[in-house]
Amino acid sequence: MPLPKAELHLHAEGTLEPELAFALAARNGVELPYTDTEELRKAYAFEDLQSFLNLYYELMAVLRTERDFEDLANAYLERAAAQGVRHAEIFFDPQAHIARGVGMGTVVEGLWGALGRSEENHGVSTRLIMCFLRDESADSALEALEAAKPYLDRIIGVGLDSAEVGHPPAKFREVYEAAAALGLRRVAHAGEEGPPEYITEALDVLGVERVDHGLRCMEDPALVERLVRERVPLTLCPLSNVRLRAVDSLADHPLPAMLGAGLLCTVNSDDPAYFGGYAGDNFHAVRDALGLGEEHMRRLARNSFAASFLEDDEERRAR
Ligand code: ES4
Ligand code: ZN
Repeated sequence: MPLPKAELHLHAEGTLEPELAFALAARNGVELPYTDTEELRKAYAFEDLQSFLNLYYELMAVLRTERDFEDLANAYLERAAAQGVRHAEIFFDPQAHIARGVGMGTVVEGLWGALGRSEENHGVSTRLIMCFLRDESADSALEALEAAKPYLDRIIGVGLDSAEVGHPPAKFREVYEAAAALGLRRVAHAGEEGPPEYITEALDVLGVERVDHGLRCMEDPALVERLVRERVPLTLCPLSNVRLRAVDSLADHPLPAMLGAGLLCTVNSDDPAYFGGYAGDNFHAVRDALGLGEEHMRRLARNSFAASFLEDDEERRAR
């Protein structure tokens, strides 16, 4: 039996496996610039975040209908459940779809087709978090939030993702204030490729309750101390960090030092179809590469529920 865990950093679009990408391309009459899944997989040698994002946005072209998003989410939930995931807080990127003529309703209703039945079908509770693309304008983020208003009963919070460097959190102050006024929870990617100052800014300017990645906090001891003191959860993604070269190798990952410092670390898969593994694979990879024992693995699993947006009674049931 895999360790029961919650997954808190997972991009729905990043669960698109090559086989499903080709199946959806055929169903929708979309031409992909790859002959087959083998050739596509060869494109998965990334140099940094941007080189990954280029492919990630390119393959989204196959996602067109509600049914596509439902199939995508069901495929993820099935794989996640098999690896012990009992609860998943799932990001999606509405602006990337709206820009291609695929509306907010298609995306949310489609994902909901799977998420709304996930507890009965997969034994996985779910939440949806809409992310703003930080390399798009602040006005575009405000428009996305406006487009989400009819669907807020299905969206628990907002996040911030895409190309980090050069797009500091403060650019999105206004849209995060508006999201808070709507009662939405707030998270943001910070300190993946960007500097520790972006983590501080996400906390102070955007009011985030959880930091996605947060890896580079380790360069600033005062920031580490603050994150420990305020019990700010970090959603780490070890296999992602290796593939996007945020760390040289898994053996060099700062997770043990971060746990040692008392940080509330969680382990997640980010974009599992692209980075070589789902949540359980990430747990196994850090255990094997970093020599983490049973005690540490149980702590990571416990942290994942503690850092989730589940209510206390829901959390006890999921654990
Ligand atoms: C992402 Cl790994 C990562 N970082 C930032 N934005 C993203 N969107 C999807 N995956
Ligand atoms: Zn991410």
